[in-house]
Order: sequence, then C-alpha cells, then structure tokens
Amino acid sequence: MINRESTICAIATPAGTGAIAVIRVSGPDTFSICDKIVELPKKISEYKSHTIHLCKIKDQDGIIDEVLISIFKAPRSYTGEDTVEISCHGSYYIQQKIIELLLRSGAYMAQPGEFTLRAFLNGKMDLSQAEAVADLIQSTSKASHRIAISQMRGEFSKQISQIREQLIHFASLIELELDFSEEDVEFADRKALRQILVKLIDQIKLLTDSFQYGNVIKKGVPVAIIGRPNVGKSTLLNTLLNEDKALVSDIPGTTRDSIEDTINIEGVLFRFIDTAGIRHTTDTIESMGIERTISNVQKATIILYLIDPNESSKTIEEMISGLPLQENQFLAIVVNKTDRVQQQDIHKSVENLKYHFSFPIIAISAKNKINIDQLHAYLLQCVGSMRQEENDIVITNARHYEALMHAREAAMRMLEGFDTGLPIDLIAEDLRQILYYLGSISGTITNDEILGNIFKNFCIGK
Ligand SMILES: Nc1nc2c(ncn2[C@@H]2O[C@H](COP(=O)(O)OP(=O)(O)OP(=O)(O)O)[C@@H](O)[C@H]2O)c(=O)[nH]1
Ligand SMILES: [Mg+2]
Repeated sequence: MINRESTICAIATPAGTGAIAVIRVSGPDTFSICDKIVELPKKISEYKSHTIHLCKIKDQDGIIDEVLISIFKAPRSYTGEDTVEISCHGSYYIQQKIIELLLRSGAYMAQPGEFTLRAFLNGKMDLSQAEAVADLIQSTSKASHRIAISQMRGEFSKQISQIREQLIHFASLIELELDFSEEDVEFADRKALRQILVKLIDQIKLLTDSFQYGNVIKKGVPVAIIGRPNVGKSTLLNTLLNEDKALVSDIPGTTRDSIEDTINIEGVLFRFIDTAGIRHTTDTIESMGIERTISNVQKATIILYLIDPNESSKTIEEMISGLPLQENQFLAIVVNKTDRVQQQDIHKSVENLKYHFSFPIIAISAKNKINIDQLHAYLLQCVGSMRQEENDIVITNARHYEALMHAREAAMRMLEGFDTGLPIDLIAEDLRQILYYLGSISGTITNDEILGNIFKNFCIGK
C-alpha cells in the first residue's frame, strides 16, 4: 500500500498563516534531500541526532527563509526513520515554496496519517496507540484527552496483549493435538483453558461496557431537553450554552426542529439538544418535529424533562410513561419558571413531585439563570456514575468495540463447545477467531484494508 523506500514530506501545522509553521520530512533520503535545499557548513548526516540548526533555505532566485532544522536519526524519531523538521516562518507562500523545493529534490507528498502509519510499521507504536494519536489531536475536553493519553501510552494494548498471550500458548498446544489427531492425545489442559476463557469473557465485558461511556465522552454526552410547548426548553438551551442559539417566544410550538450544540462543563463535553414541545397537534410540520423529539430521547444519555410549576403530577406521569426510556438513561424532572411563583410554593411542589416520582427533581429559572449550577452538578454526577472505577480502561473506538464483541462471541462459542463435547478442530477454529480479533486491535494481525481505513481519517502531516 505504501512504499517505505520513499521519503515523504508535509506541512504538519494547520493550513494558513501562523507565526511559525513546521514541515516534516521522513524516509531514507531525508538528509540528502534536505542537504539540497539548506545552506549549512556540513552535511546534515554529519551532525548529531536531536540537534537544531539555524540555516537559510534558498532557490535560484535567492533566500526564501531563515529556518531552524531539527535532526532526528533513525530509529530515534517519531516514524523510526531519518527525519528532519523544518520550522519556518508561517507565511503560506514560504510553506508552499519549501514543499515545492522538497518535492523537486526527490521527496513525495505524504498521504494522510502516513507519518503515524510509518511509526506503526516500524514498530514505534501499535495500532491502537496510533489511533489514539488521532483522538488526542481531536480531543476537545479534559475527559476525552485523558482517555486518549491513556490509550496512547499503551495501557489498553497491554491488557489486550496479555489476554492474547495466554491464549496463544493454548492455541499452539491445540494445533499440536490436531497434528496428532489419530493418536487421541490431549496436550492442552481443558480445565485451565476453560478458566482463562471465563476470565477473558469477563474482562472483555468490562471493556465493551465502557464503550458507551467512552463514546459519549468523545462526542459529547447527549442531553435532550424535552417537555410541553412553552415550558422554556429553548430558553434553557440558550442559558446552558451561554448564547442565543434557539428562538424563544411565548407562542407555544416555536421550536419545530431539533437544535443542538456542545459545551464543556468542568472538563466534560455535553451536547445539548433542544426539541419541539410535545403535544397533540394536527400541524404536519409540528408533528414531524415531535417525532424527532422522541427519536432524540432514544439517543440521549440524559433527559431533562422540563415542566411548568403548575403542571399536575398526572399529566407528568402520562408524558413520562409515553417516552421510550431505556435502562441506561438518566432522567430528571426540571421545574422551570420558579421566578414566577412564591418560594414556599416551589418547595411544596418539589416535595409533591418527590412523593410521586423517583426521578431527581431540580427547580430552576432558565430565564433568570437561577439554580443552573445545581443542574450542572446533576449532569456531572450522571457522567460520574457511568464510570465504574477511576482507573478503568475506557474504549472510545468503534473498531475496537466491534473486534472485542466478536472475540467475546467466539469465546462464548468455545465454552459452549467444551460443554457439549464439540470436536477439537471446531473449537480450534473459534480460538483462532479470538486471536484474530484481539490481534486486529493492536495490529499484530492486520491487512492493507484495515490500515487504509484507519489512516485515511488522519490529517496530512500527522
Ligand atoms: N418567567 C420566566 N419565563 C420563562 C422562563 N423560561 C422561559 N420563559 C418564557 O417562556 C416562554 C417560552 O419559552 P421558550 O424557551 O420559547 O419555550 P419552549 O419550551 O422552547 O417552547 P416551544 O419551542 O414552543 O416548545 C418565553 O416567553 C420565555 O421567555 C423562566 O425561567 N421564567
Ligand atoms: Mg422552543
């Protein structure tokens, strides 16, 4: 798929003008190619690795820029190959000009993610660590950053490879049994293998369970704001986002389509979704909006059910029972417009709701921004309780999730096979499957198609 004999180059900093820009060059001819474009007293290969040098870059028309070049000699570089990083002034013209010179001197334009792909192929990191690099670049909150760092440091890979190594030992014994199949011998200790499988199934379950958490942390925890028309849903969205995102009016049925945006609250990214108010209506557009509301409820992790202070428990009960709620969702009843009623009446109505419902009850004023911290605290508490243990490894990547699910299925089939006395050649096939899926996570087992899919999502220069 890629030719590692070639030397590649790309701009590693964002497109456009900045104070400085960094151009990366990597591959076997890096030093000789760079020698052709920089002015230095010695050849680059004669300098020590990990040194920085001030020099000029020239073409036939004169000086293009004064730059710093950093030298990394193989294998002590990000890619594991000879690498030079050119820090030039951030003019778009200069960046393009240097790239043009490099291409003319024999370098090739890097494909998206090719530097990281080479790092993987040269054994600098495994596949899940390489994927974490992409997540790290894209992380937008403290929580998603922490997960990406842990994955990049290889904590997840370590756990997977430990499980895999234990199985490889048994796989080789079973293959041996297959070779001696006529002689009816048993090299692999069935009881020990069974124990390992049970442990493996448990471990994988912990990992796959963390996916819901990991996935929402990465993309923003979806929070649906729902309720009857005019209760102040759009006002609450605007208050939570600190901007006038949604139209607010005293006409019931103002919001017809769902509106959403993300905001970071104490290091966790939340995705708030304002929805069309739920009521019986003959208006086609409005009922389409209501259908959308219901589908947003299904997709949300947290549901804020907004009510007016004088809504009766009976109507609330009816509304909530009509919602497609799932076991792993959080719902809170949020009493809005409390600025309109007496303090003691709020207290009474909250007590009454607490008596009727087991959901948390939060009293706020979206318009006057009263008790919004309590709402924040509730949201953070939901996220906290999704997580089992502080140092658990968290899965954020759909590819890893899928591979783990397949591995688990194969492990369950194997256990069942033992119980029903399935012939060893069939059991061996499931074992190979487990090894394959676990291996595909770290990239021990891989093919061009998998690699192509992963690295095409990287930016060029990474
Ligand atoms: N007094 C008071 N009025 C509020 C509060 N929150 C919202 N309102 C008012 O209630 C009216 C309806 O607010 P919206 O935010 O448009 O209500 P909505 O739930 O989005 O309504 P639909 O989109 O029609 O379903 C507006 O006039 C708001 O100014 C509040 O906390 N206190
Ligand atoms: Mg609205």
